[in-house]
Amino acid sequence: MALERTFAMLKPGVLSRHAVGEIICRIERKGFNIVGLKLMRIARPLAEKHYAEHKAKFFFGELVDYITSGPVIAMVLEGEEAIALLRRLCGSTKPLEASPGTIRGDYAMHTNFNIIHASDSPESARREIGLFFAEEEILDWKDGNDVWI
Ligand code: 3AN
Repeated sequence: MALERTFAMLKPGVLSRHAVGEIICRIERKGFNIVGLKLMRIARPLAEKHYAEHKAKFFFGELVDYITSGPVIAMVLEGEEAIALLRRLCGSTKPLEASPGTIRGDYAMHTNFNIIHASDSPESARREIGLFFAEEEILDWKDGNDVWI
């Protein structure tokens, strides 16, 4: 299994609902190592770059409006198969299809406000980490749990 890093973002609604701790708790409990974390307000050009692949979609404007409407929590998470595992933990894009027990399944009602972003491939993870984090903002550390497994 490959050790991977992935990018996650808690969207503005999570902060409005005071649910940051609950969501990060789920991510930590699953076993991810947090190697980068910051509270930030995304400027429009960065949001448009992040969601560039959706530029032509009907929801692009609303998506950028929402993601820039308040602060977000940006994170770099590390773990074995981290990219696919985090996607499973988040659940499907549409809350109606997200299984109960997943983050979107438990916290989201609307696709536009589906509360969390997670990279969908190694290429996206690399690109998105580079967009939101400088090299020195990511810490290389180990949790030491290998000896127990
Ligand atoms: P995911 O975030 O699960 O990778 P994408 O990449 O297809 O999903 O979409 C990016 C974001 O765009 C979603 N998180 C969601 O906020 C928004 N979005 C996707 N599809 C729709 C849709 N049909 N209507 C409104 N917003 C959408």
